[in-house]
Amino acid sequence: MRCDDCPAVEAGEATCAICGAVLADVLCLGHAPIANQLRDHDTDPILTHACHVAACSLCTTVQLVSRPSAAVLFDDSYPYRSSQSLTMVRSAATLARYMTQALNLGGGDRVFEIGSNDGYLLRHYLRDGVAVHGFDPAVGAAEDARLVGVDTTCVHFDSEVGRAFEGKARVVHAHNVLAHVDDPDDVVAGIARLLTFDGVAVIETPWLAALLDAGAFDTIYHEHRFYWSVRSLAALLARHGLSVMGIEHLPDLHGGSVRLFASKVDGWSIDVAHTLAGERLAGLDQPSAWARRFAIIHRGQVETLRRWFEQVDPVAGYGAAAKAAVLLHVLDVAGPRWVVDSTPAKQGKWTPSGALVLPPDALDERVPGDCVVFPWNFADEIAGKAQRYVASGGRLWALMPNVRRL
Ligand code: JHZ
Repeated sequence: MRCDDCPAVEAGEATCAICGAVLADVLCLGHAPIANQLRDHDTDPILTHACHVAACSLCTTVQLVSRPSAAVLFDDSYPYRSSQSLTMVRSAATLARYMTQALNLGGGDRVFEIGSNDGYLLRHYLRDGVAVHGFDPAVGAAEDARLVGVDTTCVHFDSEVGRAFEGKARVVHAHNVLAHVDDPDDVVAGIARLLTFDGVAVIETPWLAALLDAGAFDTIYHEHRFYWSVRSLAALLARHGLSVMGIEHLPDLHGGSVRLFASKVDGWSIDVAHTLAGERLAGLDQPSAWARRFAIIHRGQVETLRRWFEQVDPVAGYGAAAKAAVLLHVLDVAGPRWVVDSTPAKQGKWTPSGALVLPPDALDERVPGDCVVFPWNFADEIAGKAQRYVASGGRLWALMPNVRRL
């Protein structure tokens, strides 16, 4: 595949958004659709932009060479709602309880979240009487958050916003944020400003090592500007006086995420050192080595999946996920004509691949056939919800990291 960014990468003229050094080529996914821009009518135009992955030859940060601005991607009509995935909500509830107990949070404390979406995380703190405040640029998601009692400012968070709440946060959550923003340094500077001296930042993000292991090219799209290793993430935090004091691996979230706990107080646990050693062993600090390996895995997966679509020709999809748009674009196959999704903001709209989004009940009302579960990261949860469909003869498939019948 080729895109508008290919010539600059090939000429060594594309530079790192973090440190300005030259970018090394990783993978071109062509001109991909803006994955979460669902259309009101099938005939409305599909917006596309170059989607080219590269790695910095100096700081090793993996990134897209260019993308539409965050303001375009996360606009008023942004339909993604975290609460639609029980796995996410359960993980958030457990974490909120853990943080409340570990830091002995109470009435006088405040917890902030950047990219708080519909309040799926912060609402769990309210039960323990801890005050919360969210920041999210998507108007619809912020409105949903306020409905569950989560005070939310509708804004793209940056260091200036952080200044307005300086030293107020015992905890700052930034989950699936540092992959999404245009200027991660400015956001982390804002997080450092928010934190009290003894406050803790909880950073969650998909882990580059897991993406490479799974060959999950369908998680590469414009919303994800950066693809973090623990090494590049720790370096980013350190630039703003935050050191990593703990790490958790979350294999069930988004195909494999890491959760870092960071604070202004120096501290470096053995678990963090262990993960960094593992990343080095996997060659993550040498982009040229893993980029070649990843390109080979990617080619193999594309061929296998294309054959699967030709043979099975699924009638339906489950989950109007952003990753579905990328998958079908890269495979260059039409995909099913309809998909079910529990998100009200997505229902009745048309995906970039031209599928109509219907509520999940539609699956039981139609003739059973083959249905592809696009968010393979939630395959078990969705298989649990689609039991009637399977019992009536429907076949449910997940395609990543390997094709399997659920
Ligand atoms: P899901 C999003 O990616 C977008 P997507 C974003 N860029 C990001 O970083 C991650 O997630 C965090 C539906 N569903 O989350 C809901 C059901 O209908 O894998 C969603 O539309 N029933 C912010 O969009 C979609 O599937 C269910 O039971 O690729 C899931 O999309 C479940 C579990 C989900 O990611």
